[in-house]
Amino acid sequence: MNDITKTLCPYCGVGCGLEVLPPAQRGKATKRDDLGNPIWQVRGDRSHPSSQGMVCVKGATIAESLDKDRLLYPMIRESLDRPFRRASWDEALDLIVTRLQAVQQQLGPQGICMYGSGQLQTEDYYIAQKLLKGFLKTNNFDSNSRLCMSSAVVGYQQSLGSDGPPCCYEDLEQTDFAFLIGTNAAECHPIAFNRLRKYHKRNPRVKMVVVDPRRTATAEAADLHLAIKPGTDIDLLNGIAYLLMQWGAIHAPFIDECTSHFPEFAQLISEYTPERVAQRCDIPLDSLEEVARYWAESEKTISLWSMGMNQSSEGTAKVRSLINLHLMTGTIGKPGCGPFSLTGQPNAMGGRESGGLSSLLPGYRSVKNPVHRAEVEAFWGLPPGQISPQPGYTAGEMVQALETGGIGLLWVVATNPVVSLPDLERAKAALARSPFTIVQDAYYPTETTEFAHVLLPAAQWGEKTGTMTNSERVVTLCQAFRPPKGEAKPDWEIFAEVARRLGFGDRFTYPNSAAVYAEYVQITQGRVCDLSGLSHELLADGPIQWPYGSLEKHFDPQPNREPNKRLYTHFRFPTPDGRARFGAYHSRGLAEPPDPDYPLVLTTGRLYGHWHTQTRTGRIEKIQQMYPQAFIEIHPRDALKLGVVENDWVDVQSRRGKSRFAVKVTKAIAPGTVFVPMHWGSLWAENAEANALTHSESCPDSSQPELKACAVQLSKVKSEFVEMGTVGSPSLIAKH
Ligand SMILES: Nc1nc2c(c(=O)[nH]1)N[C@H]1C(S)=C(S)[C@@H](COP(=O)(O)OP(=O)(O)OC[C@H]3O[C@@H](n4cnc5c(=O)[nH]c(N)nc54)[C@H](O)[C@@H]3O)O[C@H]1N2
Ligand SMILES: Nc1nc2c(c(=O)[nH]1)N[C@H]1C(S)=C(S)[C@@H](COP(=O)(O)OP(=O)(O)OC[C@H]3O[C@@H](n4cnc5c(=O)[nH]c(N)nc54)[C@H](O)[C@@H]3O)O[C@H]1N2
Ligand code: SF4
Ligand SMILES: [Mo]
Repeated sequence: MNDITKTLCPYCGVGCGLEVLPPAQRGKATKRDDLGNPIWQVRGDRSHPSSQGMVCVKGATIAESLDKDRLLYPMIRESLDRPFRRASWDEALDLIVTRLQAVQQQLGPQGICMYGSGQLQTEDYYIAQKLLKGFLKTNNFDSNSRLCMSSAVVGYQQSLGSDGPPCCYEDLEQTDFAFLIGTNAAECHPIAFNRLRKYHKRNPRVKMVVVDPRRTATAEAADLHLAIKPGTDIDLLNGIAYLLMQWGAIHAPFIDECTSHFPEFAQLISEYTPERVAQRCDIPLDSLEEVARYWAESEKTISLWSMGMNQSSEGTAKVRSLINLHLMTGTIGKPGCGPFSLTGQPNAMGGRESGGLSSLLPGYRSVKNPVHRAEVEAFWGLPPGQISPQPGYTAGEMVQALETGGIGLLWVVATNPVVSLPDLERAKAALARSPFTIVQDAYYPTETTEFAHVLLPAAQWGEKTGTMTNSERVVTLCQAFRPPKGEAKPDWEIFAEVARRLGFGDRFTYPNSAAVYAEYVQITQGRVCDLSGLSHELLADGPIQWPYGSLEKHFDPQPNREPNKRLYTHFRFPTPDGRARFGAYHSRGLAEPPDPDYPLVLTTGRLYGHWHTQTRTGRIEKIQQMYPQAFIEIHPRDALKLGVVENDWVDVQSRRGKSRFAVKVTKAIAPGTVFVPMHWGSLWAENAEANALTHSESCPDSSQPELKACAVQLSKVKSEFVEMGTVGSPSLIAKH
């Protein structure tokens, strides 16, 4: 029976394999959503090496969201105060082409800007890079990975010489010690975490430590939870390094032969005495010594991290400080070892590989590097010098450029910035000033469609065939199993059609996405992320991990074979001298520390069931029921001070904005810190936006904003206001 389609879960970067079956199965009643649409059946793919048949609630329910509130055809309006009218593809694309040409004339190439997403497939990403960076001569392509993985990217680049997570999931089942910092993997990377949790349970000698200001589900599973004060990660990491030095628990031959800049680092950490560190991080001295002992005594150490590290005004320094510990102990490039960033989105990895940030070019290349530019120009058949040497706007610079009139055309693809950008009131005001905004999404409405002049309907998961790369560098072919809804088209086809209408026809004519991929993989040849041996045809037989070059001989027909499981197994790094680099950083702490006016630190993050801005999970009944409303976590001590109890409402005020949440009193959060989920935009609750409160201060190296911490004050909402119905209500479905 061949009505099973193999594909990948389109949510998180764990990248679980899925099998999809048609809604109607012989002998069984067809399941339907509440609008009567038949629901495709989804189950885990046991043959997928990353997930081995497992799925979490999001993957299991994905098909229930496919037919609700879809954007079905292009829509246009002259200004934001007018209603949209339906348009043909021809009319919408001609309008875009006319505007692109006008903006090029008036503002030059830098007046054009695209803001994309780690949820695009690699083929989409590649065509967008080719169009913007190659043919439209602007590097203004940034993606929501700026808010997500950019600190990891830059940390890897600076410390190891290239982006690219060096580990694989099997390492989670071969390690002696798992050090999890700034990651709530139990909720956000559940299937990868399950593999670790099971192995940890079976092997009592294996240790697991979680560093997080909250006692998350992840922390519950650990041997030791360090509830550090937000923003003190570098103190902790340097404090561990101090003890390792003191105890002589370092791998001297590795440091001598495979690294550089150790003396500067050794000098810097000499200030991080245990007493000082324990006090700065607000953790017991014993706990600091315990975690340092695990680092000292474990032969195989793996560290996992995500947004608690990256989303920080010192995100790159945090990442590099963590990598330092692996370099000190020689725990990299070996089974069960290494610094392992858990990627957020399903294809943020593919985005990085194909050049999807404003400083990158395809194949882990940099726009600043003249050799890289020349290679890509030659590959795309462009005249030498056509690719700009200037990095384009980052997400934050895009907001600034909108404010100053520097952008004449903004194209938003597969992201919902009117929920996800920091300092939302400022971001909204900037978007409202955009002379011409295209929003290309699968759903309508989203919070961002309110700011669009043109809406383009995108084919989404299951409606287009393309590839995605997960956190462990495994590439999976995501096969279409149903036609696009309405008039929707795959993102890459839309970009290619615009390119053809601009007159770049011969360079943007592809019969299908397999042909796009066949071109793309060639440009990765010889790079760290060498995918040049891959094709849709090969991937149709099963997922394959990179590096997988066309020049190497792939004797073993089995995917996921040993040689490409880990990077740097020969302990040579892609730096000019082949050595990994220590990076010495002092802790600078939070960009906006609490003070008497704003005495609490607000941190923001995710819940197990919801995906980001709810465009899909908000439309799934089971998930809605798991989280009836947005809430704020407060420690009992702070609740007492504020005079609030469970289910009271509080106004949360920062220097930039105000939101309102139901109170959840819990010891899972440290006193002085409060937590709100990021999932409720203005369509899903009246006034529960996390990002109304956050600020846009960013890491100087990665430009990743500090979404994890800002200073706030709380005040109890008097009950008469609540009764008047001014509180948030989770009711988009009711509205539409
Ligand atoms: N269910 C679900 N899963 C998802 C997603 C989703 O929307 N929903 N999104 C995906 C994406 S794109 C991403 S990026 C990942 C994110 O995955 P995670 O990074 O695991 O998720 P977050 O909840 O954003 O943040 C993780 C933790 O950082 C902690 N933290 C805050 N400040 C600090 C600090 O200063 N130091 C340390 N050490 N920790 C701190 C928070 O308390 C929080 O528990 O999840 C992916 N998976
Ligand atoms: N306060 C706070 N803010 C945060 C974070 C945080 O931790 N705290 N995390 C940040 C991080 S790590 C991330 S990754 C971002 C995520 O933030 P966003 O990217 O804004 O969130 P999503 O809801 O995933 O938006 C994806 C959009 O793409 C659409 N879509 C889905 N499939 C397709 C497709 O195939 N094509 C097209 N064209 N559209 C499609 C969906 O309908 C949806 O509107 O949020 C960031 N913002
Ligand atoms: S763990 Fe991530 S990839 Fe796997 S099913 Fe859940 S959301 Fe999808
Ligand atoms: Mo993310």
